Amino acid sequence: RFGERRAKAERMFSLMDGFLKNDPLSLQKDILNHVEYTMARSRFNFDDFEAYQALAHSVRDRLIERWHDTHVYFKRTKPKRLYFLSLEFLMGRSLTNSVINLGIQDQYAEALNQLGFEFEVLAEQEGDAALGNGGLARLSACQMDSLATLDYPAWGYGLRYEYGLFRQVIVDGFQHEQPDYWLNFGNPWEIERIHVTYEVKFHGTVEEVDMNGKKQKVWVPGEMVEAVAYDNPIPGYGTRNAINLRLWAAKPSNQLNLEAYNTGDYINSIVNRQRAETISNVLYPDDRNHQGKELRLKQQYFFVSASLQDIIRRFKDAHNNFDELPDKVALHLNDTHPSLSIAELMRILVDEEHLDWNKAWDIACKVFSFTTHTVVAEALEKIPVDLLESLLPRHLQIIYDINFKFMEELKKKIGLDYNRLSRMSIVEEGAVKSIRMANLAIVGSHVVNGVSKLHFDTLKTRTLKDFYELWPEKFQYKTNGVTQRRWIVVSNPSLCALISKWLGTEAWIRNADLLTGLRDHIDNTDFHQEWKMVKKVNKMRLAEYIEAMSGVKVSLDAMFDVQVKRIHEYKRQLLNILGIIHRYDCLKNMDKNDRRKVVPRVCIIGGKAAPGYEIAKKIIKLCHAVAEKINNDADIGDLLKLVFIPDYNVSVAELVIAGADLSQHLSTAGHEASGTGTMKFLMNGCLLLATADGSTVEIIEEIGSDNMFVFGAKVQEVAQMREKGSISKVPLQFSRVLRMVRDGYFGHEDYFKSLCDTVEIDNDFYLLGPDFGSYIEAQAAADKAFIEPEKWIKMSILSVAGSGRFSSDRTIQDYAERTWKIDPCRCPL
Ligand code: Z57
Repeated sequence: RFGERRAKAERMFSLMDGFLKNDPLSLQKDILNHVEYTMARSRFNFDDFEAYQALAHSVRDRLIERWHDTHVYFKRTKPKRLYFLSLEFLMGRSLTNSVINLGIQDQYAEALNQLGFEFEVLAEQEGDAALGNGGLARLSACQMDSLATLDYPAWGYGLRYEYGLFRQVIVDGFQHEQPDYWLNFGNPWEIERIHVTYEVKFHGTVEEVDMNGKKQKVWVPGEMVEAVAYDNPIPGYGTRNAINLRLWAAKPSNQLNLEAYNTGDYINSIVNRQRAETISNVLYPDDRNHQGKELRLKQQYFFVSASLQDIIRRFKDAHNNFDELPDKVALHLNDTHPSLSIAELMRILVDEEHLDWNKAWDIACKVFSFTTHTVVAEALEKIPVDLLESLLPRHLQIIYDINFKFMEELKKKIGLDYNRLSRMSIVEEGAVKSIRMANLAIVGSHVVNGVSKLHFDTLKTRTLKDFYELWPEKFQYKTNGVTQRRWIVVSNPSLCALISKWLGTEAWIRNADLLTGLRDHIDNTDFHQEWKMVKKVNKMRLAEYIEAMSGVKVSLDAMFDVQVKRIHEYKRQLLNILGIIHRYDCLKNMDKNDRRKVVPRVCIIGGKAAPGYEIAKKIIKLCHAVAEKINNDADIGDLLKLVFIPDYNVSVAELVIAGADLSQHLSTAGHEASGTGTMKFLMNGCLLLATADGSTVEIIEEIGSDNMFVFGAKVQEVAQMREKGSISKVPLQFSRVLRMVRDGYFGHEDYFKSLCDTVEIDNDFYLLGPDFGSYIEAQAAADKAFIEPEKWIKMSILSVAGSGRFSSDRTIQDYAERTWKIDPCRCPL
């Protein structure tokens, strides 16, 4: 029989053409084949969208080749693997990124030209994969790109939401949310794995049975759903490796429902089955706001259970002793959202694999690591015990057992300090008894990570102080990073070409530290000239987009000043808008001569507000109200424009960031864990106007405060200012512009009242008033620098030159070496 199988394999191999060919002619044939056989369109009659889809399928074929080879290679060499667990991934578009990472962009461009299409035009046909909210989710996507590029044997796991983050539609200046049914026209980037399925259980009871004289807990579930795998290949750049992002979709289970059919209510039982699919239906659109909803908990456990079953199955295929688990598997918890994994792994090891509790716990702690993205303790995730008890009764018991043992151990170390014990307990006894997911994640992991140096200091001295003092060796930080492949090579091709030209190499695309080499040309005027042209090209693209979106014509001579990110009070978009009102007010009161010296500005704001976040929604409306006033004031003309870019997402970011001169990052010091927008702008030669918060502190270290515009209270000052009050620090101009809003200068005064109240003296938690003076000064400094183009260009070059440290490659390598203990595993050519 072995001989037979071998003969069969040989015959199949001889039938294969070898690898797909990438010369333009072969690519054309492949694209046309997909038009005809995949899209079932006539090759003589197809539109841009169909052309995009056929193109995408031909790229997909090439991804699959590498992805197969990579997995065969991993399987054969058995390295320790990393599993990156995250409930959110903001992948954006895949086409351009894929062909660039595969190294066949030029060939595709030529192939399409010969067919009468333009690559860039077809790329615009693709919709974003928006399976996440903001920074945390885009970070996961950047990190997947780095894991693939650096050849790490890693898998990502996530949920395949059918509705991604809502689309933001602006009507009359108000945000409306529309469903993002992104799978409408099929998704060529995923591979449906109908045979990779697992049963996920919910509800039911826990029974105790006798197993060979030992008492054993058995969970008898009341509901089952099936998890189906959808695989998304992630190609590395400059390597053959392509790793996998496996997303789970919920389907009705075929088990357990036999009963229903026997009752005769056939139609209702079918309808009920369909309810299973709701689990992976929709992404929760709240950034940093956990509400203890049953469906959300169900999503979390559905994700955790399917992923762990898959991981344990793969481990058992290759190894037969759980002692080896920590040497072969690293499980990373991206925030607390997947931290039920700790209880689930314990359940599997103890209840199903019959390991002794202590042995299982030892294994679990070695396997898990955890990153927290949160700064303030109040924002940490909690799950009401009632909810957990009904949905996952066995897991609640396990969490209680973990906590009991932890509390016993803690008492031995710190004595009967009940205040501290209760602060550190995984179980919170309060009005609503709940589980503190961060405490569970910390207790069950061997490494706890922060996302910037400043964040780490806050964790150690405030948020997680008790835990840090107990286990200082567990705590680390790895400053976030972003991938230069997406944020320069894909989104800013002109800058990419310019950098490669002046560095004389493309090696920086895999090694961003080489960007420092740009400093060698800092005084070269030819270089400056080309640098200026690149920014101009990108500003033209952005200006066209702005006009198409909002009808506002903007001048390319103006400074493009951008703030794009989720709308949050702590990010202080309101400070920006009040600053714009101040600028407008100054212009109105200026005589004609002075106006001639003013630097014209195009202020651009974009971002989504969580649907239930009223104040954030009012900020969006205020932005529109102010824009309407300013943009229609002929007296002001091109000196000041304000545009709100609707539906900010990854692909809009690619356009906006490349075209920005100045970007704003205004969080009150001590509130942004890291911030990654800064890094994207930095890489695109856009100057930063920012507070010394999150990772900005490290950017200042790297490029120097004289190459950016830093303002505002420092983190040490913030606590004091809140305590002592800081009325004396609030400038008159602040009260003046706030009055303008209150008095209805922009209309809607009743609607804006509660928004104005949030920044009134004594109520101004985020310190807009006290920071206003310093903010206006920083803005003036930016204006001053802008009228000296030479100076501005140098600052811009030095920004890019100093951005190498903020590549996610550096972050990932650090995680691999210090946390996950994994080595590269490079698939041979
Ligand atoms: C999220 O996007 C972030 C933190 C959270 O706790 C949640 Br929930 C969502 C962000 C931080 O606010 C940023 O400062 C940080 O750069 C980003 O996560 C990535 O670490």
